[in-house]
This record gives sequence, C-alpha cells and structure tokens, in this order.
Amino acid sequence: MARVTYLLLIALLVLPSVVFATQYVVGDDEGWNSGVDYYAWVEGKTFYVGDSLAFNYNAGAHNVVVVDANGYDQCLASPNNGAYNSGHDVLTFNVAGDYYFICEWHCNHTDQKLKVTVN
Ligand SMILES: *[C@@H]1O[C@H](CO)[C@@H](O)[C@H](O)[C@H]1NC(C)=O
Ligand SMILES: [Cu+2]
Repeated sequence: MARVTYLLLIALLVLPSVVFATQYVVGDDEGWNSGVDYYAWVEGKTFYVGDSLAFNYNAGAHNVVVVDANGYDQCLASPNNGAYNSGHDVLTFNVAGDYYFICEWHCNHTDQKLKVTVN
C-alpha cells in the first residue's frame, strides 16, 4: 500500500501536464455552432500543452478546419493543417503556440472561428 502511494506520488510529480490535462468542450453546451461567441468563450481560460479541445456539432452542418493566422482572419480553409468532420473531434495541443480553427461554411457569415493560445 505504501509502495503504491509512493509510485502515485512519483507519477504526479513527473507527469503534471498529463495528469492535470484539461479537455475543454468548445462552446460548452452550445458546442461548435453558428451564432456562438467564441471570443467570449476563450476569455479567462488558460490553455496548456497537453490540454485538448472537443468540438461537438452536427456532422454535415459544420466542420473544423485548422488554419493559420491569415486563414483565420480571412476565413480561408485552404491551405490548412487538417480538416475534421466527424461531429465529435478531439484535438490535443502537443506544442505551445497560437492555434486557429474555423468552420469552412460559417466562418465568413457568423464568425464561427476560434483562436486559442497554448502556453
Ligand atoms: C470568405 O471570404 C473571403 C473574402 O471574400 C474569401 O476569400 C474566402 O474564400 C471565403 N471563405 C470561404 C471558406 O468561403
Ligand atoms: Cu459551421
């Protein structure tokens, strides 16, 4: 028992980013959708390497395209670093930096776009 506790302690010390990684549901109950204010959603949240985002939406109605800053500003889906359309996409941050996501069909029309800074 003492040994198990000891090993658990070591794991907590060695792997803080894994142990304490947070999965955020984008838009909370509203999900990844038109008409949700993602500027407000990121407000007050601090993201770290190891954290992940879960995009929940009706497959076929929306998608998730990983773009760069220019793609985010201008709603350009191409070129991109990946596009997802399952309706439940979980993306994990492995590297610190700025990440940009758009819905290809609603970025221009309803601002369905998300920028996240990962520390
Ligand atoms: C959004 O609008 C810009 C500027 O009109 C256009 O270049 C771009 O292709 C549009 N994005 C999509 C995904 O249709
Ligand atoms: Cu959309």
